[in-house]
Amino acid sequence: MSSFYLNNLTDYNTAYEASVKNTEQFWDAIAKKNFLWKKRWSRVLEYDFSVPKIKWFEGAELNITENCIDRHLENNADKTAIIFEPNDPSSESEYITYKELQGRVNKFANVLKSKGVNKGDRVCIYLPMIPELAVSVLACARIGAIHSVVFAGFSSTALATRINDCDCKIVITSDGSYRGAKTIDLKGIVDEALESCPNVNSVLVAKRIHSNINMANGRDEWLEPLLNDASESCDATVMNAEDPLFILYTSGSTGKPKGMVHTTAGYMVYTAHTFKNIFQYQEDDVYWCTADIGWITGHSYIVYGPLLNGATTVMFEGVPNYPNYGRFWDIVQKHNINQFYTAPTAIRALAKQGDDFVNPYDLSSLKVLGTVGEPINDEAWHWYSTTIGKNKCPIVDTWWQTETGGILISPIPNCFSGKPTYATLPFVGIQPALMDENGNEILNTKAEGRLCIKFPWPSIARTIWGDHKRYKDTYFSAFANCYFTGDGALRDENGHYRITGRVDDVVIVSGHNLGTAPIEDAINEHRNIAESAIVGFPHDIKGNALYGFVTLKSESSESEIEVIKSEINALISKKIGPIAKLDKIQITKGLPKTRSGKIMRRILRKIAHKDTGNLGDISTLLNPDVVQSIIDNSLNK
Ligand code: 7RM
Repeated sequence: MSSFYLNNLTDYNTAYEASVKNTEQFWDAIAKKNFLWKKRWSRVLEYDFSVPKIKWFEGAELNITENCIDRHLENNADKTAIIFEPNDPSSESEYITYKELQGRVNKFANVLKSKGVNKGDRVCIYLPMIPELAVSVLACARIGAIHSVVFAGFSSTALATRINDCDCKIVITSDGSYRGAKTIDLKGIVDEALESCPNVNSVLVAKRIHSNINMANGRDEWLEPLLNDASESCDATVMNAEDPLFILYTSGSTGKPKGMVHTTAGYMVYTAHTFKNIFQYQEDDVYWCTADIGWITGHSYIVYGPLLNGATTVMFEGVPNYPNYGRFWDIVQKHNINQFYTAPTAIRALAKQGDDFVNPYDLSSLKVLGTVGEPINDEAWHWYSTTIGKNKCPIVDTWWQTETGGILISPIPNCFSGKPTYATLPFVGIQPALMDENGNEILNTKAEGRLCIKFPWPSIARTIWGDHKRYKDTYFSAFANCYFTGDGALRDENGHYRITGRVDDVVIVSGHNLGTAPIEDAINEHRNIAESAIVGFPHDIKGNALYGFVTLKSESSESEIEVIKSEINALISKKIGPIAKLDKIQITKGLPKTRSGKIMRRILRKIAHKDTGNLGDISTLLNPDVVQSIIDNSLNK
């Protein structure tokens, strides 16, 4: 564990400089030191962003599961690899050791083989957060099959689109799932999806809620008896460094979802190294990331990153508010969590409930707190730091994307600390740049622009499944020889980055470029505001004006609301300037969100533009009902 640990600012500065000066040599040393290879690479990096073509560790042979599991058995066979915390707090937690994990993964891999799954075949996994999800992901990797995990909150249409796009012939699912006090009929959703997936000929079903489900003859089989009969040993298939490991879909601003393809060796090296350093994971720590494995955060920082480091990683099946809003803190106390990683949306939702749900619990095990997924506003950052971290835990505001595979910009606790709302500095090997409207790099340290990355890192996605042209157009065409992130950022005088949000979140009001995130940030400090989203709408004089959608922490009377509205604009005037005042403020009972908790500003923008005829596909939203109520109460009818 000690090798290549960044322990102080000098470590970071030295490593960063080396990583930029001679990137290949830098990653070569890390890859040599920390992993199990069947064959070494002949070349560290070959790339050309104009094609685009990116290859890391070419010529190397390996299997990532030997690195996640087998190589820990010598010293840590009985160490807990995965703690499964079930939805129902009165059910037993499950502790899966590295040795047991090996047996379960191998059995699962043998079942897949018996179903005719070969190296390179795509396997769709549509499972709730139960151990079978991690096990099936690793089982695919064991035999070189490409896993395509679809978040089990997605609808049958979304599932069918993803199954067909990468032509999966097999689906792994469960009879159902628990979600707080509810159960969800997952198998029913799969059945519906498969009506439009003619190539799927096998469905393996894990038993979770013991519901009475339909099993299609010749197609559907229960997993349990198959696993019971399977052998516990399964040779790891030898993979080339650039063989695909998985596909994960991410929605674009237009068109169908993009199947981002991640490959084996580079992804392994980068997720392992970022996990170890950013979370400062120490032997015997217990780490918990609350994401779902259906998102990239779960792939990289529940499964691969932690297991590559021989860590103990928690998988939580439930939701933050069941049986009540103290559940997260109950789990932190129960398992003595040392590193806790969640999303701003969860932090805001929990902060809104007040500290009474936090105070009964002993959170003294916590050492590092992480956040990911959206810009974290000042208010939420402070609540997290004070109420959860008791002002003694560094916060790692980790900026990255499905496409980047791992964290690119983040504080590193022992090296430099965070600053509210700033993701701070690039990780070693990462070369960010800010671009101006004309496509030129802004060289001043203090600047604001579009965020690009100038040089490849090992875990960058290599293509979009079946559409390399779209990969090129989306990421490598806006700026020459750079990866364009789609995000805007500002850089302070110390070179620290603050991500301001997707660049389409910029509104030009009377000729002033206003990022909506800092305005949201300003008003979220209001004592009665839970969340807000600000978008532009056309205005005769200003060109555009600002429309704020705001949810309150508590019910308020009409007269109170009038006061709040004027306080909102007073706050904005004070923090940003009168130019950023909102023309319209609509109090809503919720904001439309993606399943991973990102506010869907695209929909609010349409509402503000009176363009609600075609809202696009809102079926994958967390809360589609809220959309109609926002439309009904819109101030722009
Ligand atoms: C990991 C993940 C990617 C987009 C990204 C940003 C936003 C993520 C942060 C953030 C500000 C952060 N992958 N984003 N992390 N914005 N600060 N720390 O979320 O593919 O689902 O989303 O999320 O806009 O481009 S993702």
